[in-house]
Amino acid sequence: MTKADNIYANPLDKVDAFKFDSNVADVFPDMIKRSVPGYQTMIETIGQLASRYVRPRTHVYDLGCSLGAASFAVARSASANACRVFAIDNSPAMVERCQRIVNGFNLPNPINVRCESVLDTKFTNASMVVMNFTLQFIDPTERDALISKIYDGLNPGGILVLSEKIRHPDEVGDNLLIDLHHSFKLNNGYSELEVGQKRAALENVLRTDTLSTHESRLTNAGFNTVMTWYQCFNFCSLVAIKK
Ligand code: GEK
Repeated sequence: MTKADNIYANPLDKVDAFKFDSNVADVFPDMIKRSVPGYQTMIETIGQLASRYVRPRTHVYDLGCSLGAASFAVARSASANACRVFAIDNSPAMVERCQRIVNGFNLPNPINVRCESVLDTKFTNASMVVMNFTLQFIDPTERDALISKIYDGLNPGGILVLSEKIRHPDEVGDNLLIDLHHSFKLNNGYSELEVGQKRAALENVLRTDTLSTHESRLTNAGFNTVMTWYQCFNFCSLVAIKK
């Protein structure tokens, strides 16, 4: 049973910058399901992609793993004993809970949970890298170098799955996407107050790029095929394939 997210339900005198602390980790499954359109579809599709692209005796990196949903999808969907999944997050609260969940299962492929910044991760022998809503929390000045490092660590034929909240380049279009997402959250039981306080908390913490910025960054890093396989409002997921 996961706890319901009511972190922003009461008025706060001052809204602090959003942090992935133990309060957030405790309600995370409920929070992400009610906040990100298509989250479950993305996790299932990461499993499908793993069954197609993960190669024997390779590594898979799940960057910003939180409680490990994408790592579990990979570990369960790749052929048995094909890979080692590295589930990486720099939030001690997330890592501690993720390790506890991993300990409770006997999986066909092992998951190694590590507390580190993805900026320090060394990528070797990778057939798949997943960044499911994590690049958006990385300092924008570090993003190009991180994507290039991931490209270099992938084996030929390897893939990066990159899911992100995005910004539309024109203001009218962007406001419409924000408004549609706002309604999605209200329909999922959040109040106007919760939506407003969460938005204030995320300002300067979650910094979005446009879809075309993501595409050019991936292409510039060397990826030969870059495609958006999912978009709903201002949430999207791309697959980038190294030849
Ligand atoms: C999922 N992928 O359920 N290094 C490592 N982790 C980081 C860093 C960093 N520099 N910055 C932020 N994080 C998950 C969901 S949540 C998305 C990912 C969201 C971690 C942070 O601690 C958090 O756990 C995760 O990235 C982002 O498929 O909450 O919108």
